[in-house]
Amino acid sequence: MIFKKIIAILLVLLSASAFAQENLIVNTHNRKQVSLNGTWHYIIDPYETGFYNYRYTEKGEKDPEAYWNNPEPHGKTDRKEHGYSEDYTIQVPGDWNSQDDIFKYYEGTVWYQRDFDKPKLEENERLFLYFGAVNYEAHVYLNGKKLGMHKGGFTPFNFEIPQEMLQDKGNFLVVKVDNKRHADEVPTLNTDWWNYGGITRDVKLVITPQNFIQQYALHLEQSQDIEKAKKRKKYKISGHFKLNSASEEKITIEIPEIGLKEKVDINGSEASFNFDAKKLELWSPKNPKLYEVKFTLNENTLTDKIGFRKVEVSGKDVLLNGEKIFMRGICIHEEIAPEVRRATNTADAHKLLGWAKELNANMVRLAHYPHNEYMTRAADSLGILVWSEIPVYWTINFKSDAVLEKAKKQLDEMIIRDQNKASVVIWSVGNETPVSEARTEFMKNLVMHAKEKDDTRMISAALEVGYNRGTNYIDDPLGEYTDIVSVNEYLGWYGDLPHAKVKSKWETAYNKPLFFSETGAGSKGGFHADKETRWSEEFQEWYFEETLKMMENMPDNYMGIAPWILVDFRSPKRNNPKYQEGWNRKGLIDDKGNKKKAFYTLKEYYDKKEKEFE
Ligand code: GCB
Repeated sequence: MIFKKIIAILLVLLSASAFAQENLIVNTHNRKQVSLNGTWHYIIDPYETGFYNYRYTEKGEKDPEAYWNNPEPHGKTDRKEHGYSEDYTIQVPGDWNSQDDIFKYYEGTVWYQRDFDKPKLEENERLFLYFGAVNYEAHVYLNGKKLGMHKGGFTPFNFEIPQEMLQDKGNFLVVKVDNKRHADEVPTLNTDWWNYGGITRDVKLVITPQNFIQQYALHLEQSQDIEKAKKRKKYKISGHFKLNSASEEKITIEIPEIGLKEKVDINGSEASFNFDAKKLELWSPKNPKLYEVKFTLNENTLTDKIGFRKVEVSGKDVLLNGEKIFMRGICIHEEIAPEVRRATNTADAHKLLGWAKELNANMVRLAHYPHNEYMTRAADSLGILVWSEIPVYWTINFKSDAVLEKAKKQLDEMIIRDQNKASVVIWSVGNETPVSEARTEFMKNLVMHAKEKDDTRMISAALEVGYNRGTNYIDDPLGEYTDIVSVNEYLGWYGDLPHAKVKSKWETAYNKPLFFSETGAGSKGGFHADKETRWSEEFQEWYFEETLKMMENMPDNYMGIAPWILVDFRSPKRNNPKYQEGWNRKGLIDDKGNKKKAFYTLKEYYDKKEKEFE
């Protein structure tokens, strides 16, 4: 048994994708690059004919019928049973479901193909192929050779392109994208959201110097007493670098606006640092101050915009820069409802966060997976606190070590990509996972892993709770390990009617801040009736009124709420033919972009809460 377990772990570790996060290049936004977004060709391949031969084993690299190859037919006698054509094109980034009716409910393999010319490279420059995300499994081939594979639908990855693989013109790039759901993946088979498939985020060639800063973290030193630091106007900054390879040089860190310039020694290919900074303005929702930061290695400079803040749990409170905060949150799926597609760009991010701002929210829960980087960049600049989560959702196979490794890999990729975003204050390791010994061990493992990787944020998860009219006692054993106790609450929607809430009391077994990571009720935008009629806007409004009354009786560790959800979203689980039609209707904004009545109920509460905490 143990032997079998060890083999299973080794297999996972040895797979090409297991180490992907080690090589992940961060802040591609500010690096030399060539976009490969745009029009690609596709082949739909539900039987994976391009990948497996007729005995169902993986095709050989040179097999002319493998879809990563595309030999020209020699003449009219030649038989060729695949090909890429101008008649079959698809846009990248984007999900496939929204691009053509034939994709609407499709789950399976689609081959993506495009050509690109070799970009102009200076001497010693290197080339990497970077994907913002592909849902779920990607096999990447260039000029008939496999570059690598990656699993995980919401996190970035990259592969180096060796120069000898490149030709000057017409490099043939193919990606096999497969979004089939599987029991032993993360997420698993069952989710309450649409399984949008495709190359859903940006694709680019990233051009780097020979040796370069691959990953870094730069933040306020978590252990400093922030009140003292504020008084003295002297802050400790710390962090680390990971270079692509070992170097004897130093790295220079500059923050020109405050005249800071520090040199950091490198140890092998890593460096850690710690220094003082004066005159810093701290980042907060009220003052989302970002500083331009420059990192220079071997005369190559990489810039970023970074905010400095300290978030911490102090007893029952959450402190931001030493001050108690209340999180006026809202949950968001990465979806643009009116167009029924995944959100993919800055405009989309600003549209969603703009609505959150109109609600007077200061926080968003990006459910239930890491959203694209435009979202966290926008949150940084708009001053919106972020809860970012991995899709460890509901009934993951908690008994499997291989699944735990997959979850950890996604956690790493999420943290590495966004660890310099001041807005991100919570890493969530999962949502509503059913209590069992195996589950708590699995989830504890993720919490500890996140803490080890990043001590500058709170770690949480939406815990389990049974709701009833009496006292809801939150004692999910996972709460012992998370920094804050977060629960999803639907009393009055699932079971009972909203008025039942008023009498309902809440207590936590843990002396930690209490956060409501969801609460909500469905309504069809534009459908009006008396408040007791389900699916009416009035019912949803009533639900919010009662919920917010209940919140007033919360114990004093109540520190925030993020109702479910900003906008209606697609879900194949929602099949009421009159009111849902494949949509989860708990949005405060409907699928056409119209605000429902409950939007204003919540806004009023947030206006009040804002004043209370001023
Ligand atoms: C939940 C889940 C969320 C669902 C929501 C609902 O508790 O976390 O993913 O969409 O409830 O609408 O039931």
